[in-house]
This record gives sequence, C-alpha cells and structure tokens, in this order.
Amino acid sequence: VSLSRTRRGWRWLKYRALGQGVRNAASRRSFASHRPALDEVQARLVADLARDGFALTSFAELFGAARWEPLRAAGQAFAEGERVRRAVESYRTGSTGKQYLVRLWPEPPELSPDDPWLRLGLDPRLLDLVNGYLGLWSKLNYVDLWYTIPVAGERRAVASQRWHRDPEDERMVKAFLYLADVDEGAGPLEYVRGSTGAGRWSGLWPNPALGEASYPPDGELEARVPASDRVLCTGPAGTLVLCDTHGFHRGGLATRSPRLFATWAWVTPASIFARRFRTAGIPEASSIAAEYALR
Ligand SMILES: O=C(O)CCC(=O)C(=O)O
Repeated sequence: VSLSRTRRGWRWLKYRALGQGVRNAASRRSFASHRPALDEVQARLVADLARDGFALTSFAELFGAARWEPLRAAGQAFAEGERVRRAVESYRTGSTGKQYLVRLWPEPPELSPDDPWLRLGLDPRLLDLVNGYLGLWSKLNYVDLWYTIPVAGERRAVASQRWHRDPEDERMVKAFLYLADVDEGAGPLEYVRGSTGAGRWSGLWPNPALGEASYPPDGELEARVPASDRVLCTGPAGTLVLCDTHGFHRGGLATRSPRLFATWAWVTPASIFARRFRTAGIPEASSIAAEYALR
C-alpha cells in the first residue's frame, strides 16, 4: 500500500519530530531519573536483547513458578472455548488471510485493571527490563492471546507468516509467553539474530516508509542470512521469548499442532500506532513506569 506524500510527511513530523524529538526524549529523562534496579536474570535479558534483538527465558525464571498455573489454565480455557472451536470450524471450510489466527480480543477490548494478562504486561519484572532495553519508559501497545490453527500440507505463507519488520516503531519489544508446548509443527516464531540496532543484519530490507512493514521476496532472506542466525523458537509451555520485532521475524505456519501463547507489545512514546485496548483504570499498586505505560 503506498501512501500519499502528504500522509508520509505528516507521519515524519509526528514520529521523528514530535515523537522521537520530544516525547521519547522526555520519556528517556523519566527513565533515567527512576532507573530500575535489575536483578541478574533481567540484566541478562536486557544484554541479550541489546546484542541479538532477541532473548529467551521462562515464566518460572522471571516470575517464579507459583504464579504459572492460573495463567496456563486461563490459556487452556481459551483454547478449548467456543470462540476457538467456531473459528477452527469455519477455517476448515475454506478461508484465507489471517483467519488462521484466533485472538482472545479480536477487537480492541476494555480491560479490567485486574486482568491478569494486562497486569503481567505492566509487572516490574517484565516492564523494567523492556524499559531497560529501550532506555526509556515504554507504552504498552497491546496484549492478547493467540491461538494458531494448524493446517496440514503445503500452503503459501501469508501476512506475519512471512519474514517482516514490524512497522509500529524502530525500537520496540514483543513478548511471547507459550501457554502450551510449541514444537516445529506448531509454526514456531523465527527471529533473525542481529537484525536490529548495531547487528550485522540490521541494514537488510529496511521498512519502505514510517509505519510500513518490509516483506522481502520469498526465499531471499534465507539466501542472505545463514541458518545459524535464524533462531527457531520452539519450547515447552512456560517459554518466554522477548524480541525487538523491528528485526526480522515470522511465525504461525502451523502444520501439525495448534500454537497458544500470550503476547504483549511495548513501543516507544513516538509510535504512531494507536493502543489496541482501553482500560477501565490503572491496576492497583502500579509503578509510575506502569502508569506511564498505560497513559
Ligand atoms: O505468529 C507469529 O509467530 C508471528 C508474530 C508476529 O509477526 C508479530 O507478533 O509481530
């Protein structure tokens, strides 16, 4: 989709001048004057993100095992629920596009302040390291649960099943918390290590314009980037993948088993992409960084 020049000019002003020049600068100062103390695990994840654009941990390592079971059960209930059942049924009868993906919230929801998924996205264990990587106070752009419908046999990759750079921001973080095992047949996320920041692949196929994603022609990325730099994120339930999705990634071409995860996206205040949820209030005992993330 090519945008008109006026629209591009407007985006440039909004993102570069007001966004990066004013908003991010202020957010960077707020972060610097309330710099969170990171423990060893968080510090390692920030270092991995900075070096590779990618970091791997588990729910138990970051949050402790005690909080896991209710989340796993909530994920399971979604996967076994009516919405998923109906989506699977209608997918089988022939559909295209992104209908392989069932979201917990297909439309921007109004989340209760004690929604467990919202709370996790604002939890200092996660938010402090996201902000530590970005070097500023981020904004929580969305939170959701995804169920990927498996389809046996050959089919053409579409949308985010193809390699791409996210258009939301030039630096951002997404988290993928696996709520069930993800093996090679579940269409695991793949990430190109070093495709952001100072990484060796960061210059490959930049986004064509602000707010527009780059999709290299099929097969070309594999021809340039060795398999050793393409991380395949399989893992057991409880795996937590963090990555800067301005770097190249793809996933969701499930062939044998469904894939179930919770996902969060944090962007810098400069992002021109509107938040995809509303809240009826701020979760109790939120940090100031969490309040900012929702504002
Ligand atoms: O389904 C996937 O693994 C791809 C996800 C993705 O592209 C995204 O969340 O930006």
